[in-house]
Amino acid sequence: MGILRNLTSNVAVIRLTSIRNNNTVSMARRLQASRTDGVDKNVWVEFTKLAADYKAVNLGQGFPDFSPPKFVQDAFCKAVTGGYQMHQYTRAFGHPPLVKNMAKFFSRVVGHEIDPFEDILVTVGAYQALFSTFQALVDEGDEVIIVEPFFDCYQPMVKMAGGTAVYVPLRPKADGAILSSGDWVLDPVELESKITPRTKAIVINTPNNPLGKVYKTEELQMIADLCIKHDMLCVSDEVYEWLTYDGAKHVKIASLPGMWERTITVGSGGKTFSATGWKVGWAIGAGHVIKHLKIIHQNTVYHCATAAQEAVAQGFEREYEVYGTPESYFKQLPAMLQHKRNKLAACLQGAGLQPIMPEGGYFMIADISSVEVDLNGTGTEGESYDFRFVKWLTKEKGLATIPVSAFYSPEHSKEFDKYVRFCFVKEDSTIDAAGDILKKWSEGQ
Ligand code: IK2
Repeated sequence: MGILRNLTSNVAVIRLTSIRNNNTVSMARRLQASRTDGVDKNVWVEFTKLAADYKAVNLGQGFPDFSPPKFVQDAFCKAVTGGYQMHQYTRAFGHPPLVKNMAKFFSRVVGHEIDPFEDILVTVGAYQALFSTFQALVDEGDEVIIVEPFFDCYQPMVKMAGGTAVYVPLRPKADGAILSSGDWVLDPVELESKITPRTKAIVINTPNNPLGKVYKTEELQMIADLCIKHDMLCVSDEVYEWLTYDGAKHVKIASLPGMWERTITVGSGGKTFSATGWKVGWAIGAGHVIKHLKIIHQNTVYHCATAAQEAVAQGFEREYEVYGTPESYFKQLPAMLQHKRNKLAACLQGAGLQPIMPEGGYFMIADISSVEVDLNGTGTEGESYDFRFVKWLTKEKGLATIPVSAFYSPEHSKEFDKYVRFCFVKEDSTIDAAGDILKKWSEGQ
């Protein structure tokens, strides 16, 4: 609207061509800002639509197809029926009950006294915490190291902030069978070789999406040592922090010596309480860092829905009380997901696919290089193998998944285009339905 009004008032430089007929605007100068160049494609937009169009069994996008725990649902209902305040603006940087409960909860986890009003920013999902982080801290010409595979939005967000993404892949270990996400490691020499005087930050994601790697303390210490040595920030995306399996332990890099001051820890109420549609997320870090994120936040969205924040506040209050006990959702959810993970792995193996067993998160990647499929006529010219494979699987077999090369930079995606990602935060019946499809397919039906 705004753009059209400006355009029509300046007829000397602007031609509007048949807006009513084909909705196009032709301008004498460039319409779109250059920060949008090259970041127009989005794997979630494309593959979520494809899954819906073909009514496929959906092991694609990472959201539960079951309800959040009753205590947060009840808290949400209570919030929306509890008076006018819950329908009105709250504090810009986080609803006071939420930041207070989070500070109490996370101070215990990080081992550092967190100030609710200085050290926490509540955002519209982890997405906006990441956006605020990059906008606030990355300047024109800065470099940001991203460990691959990575959640796809990091790269466009760094670019839109004016920075340059520099990539370092986790690679399968050279020796032995690659069975678990723990077999994918960073080469410290390769990592340090990417650091230049322009490097502002490194981005890690543990537990990792899509691989499921849970970084060990030694691996985090190696990254922390480099951050301190080269005076870099660390953006640690920990949205799956409670989801670890087989005894793997999630460690917060912010809790390592010297790292609180230079780490921005990103989290998600959606992933934490199985309510991804609420879009409550956060960034936690030292007040002198978070204050810059607040500037972006106050000038973009201002705050996230009050009632959803209230429900997450109640969720943390309850989890504080039952922390470490069998009643804790942060124990129950991973226990339930470990069972689902094993079920999915058995389905994949039964169909001749080679899954990499995740130590955390709610995704599993599988090697598809041994599967013979005629992909002629599927996908577009020059599209990578896994993208075409996933399209074929969705359209021809009715099973939706996500191509793993979407989590890699253009320079490394070719090396990793023979994997697809399956999501297992799904009802057992959904995983069974996927298993049936895979079984019939492997039997040639
Ligand atoms: N960071 C990571 C690592 C995420 O996985 C996500 C959400 N991913 O869900 C899509 C998928 O991979 O299928 C986010 C951040 C964003 O979290 P939020 O939903 O809180 O904005």
